[in-house]
Amino acid sequence: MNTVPDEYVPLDVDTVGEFASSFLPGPADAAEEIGDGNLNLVFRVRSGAESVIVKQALPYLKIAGEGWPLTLDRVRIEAEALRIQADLAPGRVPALIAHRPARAAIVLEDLSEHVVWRTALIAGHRHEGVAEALGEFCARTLVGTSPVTLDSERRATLHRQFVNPELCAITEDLVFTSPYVDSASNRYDPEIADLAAELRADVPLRAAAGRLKLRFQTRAEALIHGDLHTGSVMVRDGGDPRAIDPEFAFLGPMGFDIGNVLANLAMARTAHAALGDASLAAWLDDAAARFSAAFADTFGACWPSGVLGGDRQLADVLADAAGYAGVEMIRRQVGLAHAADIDTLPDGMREEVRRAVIAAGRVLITAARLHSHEELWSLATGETCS
Ligand code: SR1
Ligand code: MG
Repeated sequence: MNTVPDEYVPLDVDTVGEFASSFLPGPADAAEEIGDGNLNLVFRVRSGAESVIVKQALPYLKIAGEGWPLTLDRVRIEAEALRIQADLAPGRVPALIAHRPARAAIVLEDLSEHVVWRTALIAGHRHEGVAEALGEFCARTLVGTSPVTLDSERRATLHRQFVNPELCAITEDLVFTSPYVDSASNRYDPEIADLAAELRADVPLRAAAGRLKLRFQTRAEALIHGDLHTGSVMVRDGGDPRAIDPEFAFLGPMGFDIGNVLANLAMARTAHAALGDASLAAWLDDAAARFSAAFADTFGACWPSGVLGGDRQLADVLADAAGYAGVEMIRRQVGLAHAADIDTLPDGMREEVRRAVIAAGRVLITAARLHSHEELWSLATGETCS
């Protein structure tokens, strides 16, 4: 249910300064809207040399308009997820300065030196240290919110805290369902209409996507970020990655976050290989391997020593990640929300890349259980790992 508090008014560049001034050293002297995301309003507000970010939810989905109502509770979910992630992985998320439920707004540290990782990758910039730090972040937050770490009381609290049905429904629909049916939300280039129709007619593929959806809905393994693509990571020189925008967080399968990161790195890799940048493609191969290795190492280090089954759980996460990577790669070609890495490719190159990414996604979704990062990455990129 979408309850809108009496005090709630959407902010704009004229009103956000007053709202933000108590979090700044003095009166706000400049405000700009900087959000280009699908869901929320995002502003940078300055007072002299200091600045903060204000993120406010609208009672509807920003890209769709008022015809698609959406709960304001997503701001609470984001605030509470940021607190937990900051505790488990210090320095890996933006600092939460304040949460104002009545305004459906949060105030965040301004990562003004940072850029969105996807944007940096598209520009061909290599940020060292990011992939491994992100792998560590995933392991710390996933193991740290899983039943092997939390007692049943704390787990029950977490379950109640992260009931997130409307945002889960978006993922269930846009990631697992719509790309495989004739949905009004799908968007694809006319050149691949034949392939989009093929996806809809591929019964084994649809069944496998359905099984992944059921696992997403039922496997409450840990507090997952829920939307961890390269557009949800900010980076700067020296690395220092920060995972942002955890409004899709809920108790779900660990492999979903891992699959999303790898899928988005694989799409970046395929795009750069098509553009002829073999060196950057090789760097992305290495970055993906470093991400997975850091995840596995940290996962092992965080898993409580007295609890058996850590190796088996890690293997299950990798196997799940393959399928989740596959659905992410397909939905970014034929679904509502695309990946700029591929959308920005020149005409004449884009179609071939989309076909390659969709082919890889299909293989990942229907593959027999995978056992290594190398296997997953070869299928995701269509390349044999050296
Ligand atoms: C309707 S929202 C579309 C997408 O944007 C978010 O970042 C999620 O990836 C969601 O699927
Ligand atoms: Mg997002």
